[in-house]
Amino acid sequence: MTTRFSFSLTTTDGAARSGVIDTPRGQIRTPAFMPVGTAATVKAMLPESVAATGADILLGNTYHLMLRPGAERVARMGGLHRFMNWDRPILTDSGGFQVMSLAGLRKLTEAGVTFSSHVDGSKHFLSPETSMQIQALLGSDIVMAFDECPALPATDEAVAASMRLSMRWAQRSRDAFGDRPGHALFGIMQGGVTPELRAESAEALTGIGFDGYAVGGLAVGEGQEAMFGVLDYAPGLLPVDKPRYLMGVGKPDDIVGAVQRGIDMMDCVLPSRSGRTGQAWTPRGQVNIKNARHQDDPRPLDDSCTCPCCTGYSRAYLHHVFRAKEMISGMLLTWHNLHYYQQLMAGLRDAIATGRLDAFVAGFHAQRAQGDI
Ligand code: PRF
Ligand code: ZN
Repeated sequence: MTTRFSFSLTTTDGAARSGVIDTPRGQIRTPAFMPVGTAATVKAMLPESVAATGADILLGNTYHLMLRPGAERVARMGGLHRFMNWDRPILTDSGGFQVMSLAGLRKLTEAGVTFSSHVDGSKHFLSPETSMQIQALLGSDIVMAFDECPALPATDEAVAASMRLSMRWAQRSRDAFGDRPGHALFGIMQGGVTPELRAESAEALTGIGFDGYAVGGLAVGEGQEAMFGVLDYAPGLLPVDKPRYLMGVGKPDDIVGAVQRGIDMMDCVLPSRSGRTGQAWTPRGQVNIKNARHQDDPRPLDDSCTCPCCTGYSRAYLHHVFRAKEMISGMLLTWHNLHYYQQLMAGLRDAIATGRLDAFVAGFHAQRAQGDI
């Protein structure tokens, strides 16, 4: 067991990479998918069930936890790992992105952002310094720099000004984080879909120096083609020997395309959120369990899946419990979706390690083209 944070690349296949991040709380096999545990829980899942799906690391949120139950309270309870009973690594997002999408009244200045809570309307302030302090109180293993993700559509000038603010905040995040052996600080690249701005951002971040680098500001409505357009060059602007994290992505085909382009880590609410709304993901694409065509179907969601949902329950049952609004519906579909996502990551890692990524990706798309039957 290491006492330090480190990343080692094992294999590359084209631009794709497989490797391992070592942390004092255990290893993260990359490419990694991080389930989202916003409010100190991956909704509808026990932590040991999340681990059983194959997740090495979870994502938590500064914004939500500072508002409820409060970072100091989590710290008094022994930190976020102890509080939520998850002893593997946790990455926390820094809060700025969630302020912009969730908070009420907001005021952004050079110093930081003042906002009112979506929970009770109370007033709060987040800055690089307060975000670093909160993430330290939570005991996060991978801390994210405090950034601003501009809402789209935005002019080039607005995207440039926002990116430069995020780069000044990145330096302040680095200064406030200090030296915390065993904990990592990741910088976040911004710059929209403009190559010159992405390059400027990458240069600023690498000049400061981080333990890993995120590609932020994507999957905000630009579409997959534009996102892949940025991912065709953006990972290559970052140091080869540090992990690269694409924030808030995505659907299974987004994940495959991002890994092909050199991304090592991703997170998304999709598998957990869509599980609670009756959407399942399988190798043959998306299945809507609400659909009446499932009501007499004795087959599992996916007959090749080894998860508890697919080994124990029929589509007819899943359809019934969803319609009856039974809690087990969200539990079973979330488990299946997280299992499917982790199986996909394991398949990608194995394909990269054995130099068969192109064939794996071709098989992935061929299976989806068949559709759910
Ligand atoms: N910045 C931060 N968190 C994020 C994003 C970002 O740009 C995104 C963009 N997809 C998701 N989460 N801090
Ligand atoms: Zn399953």
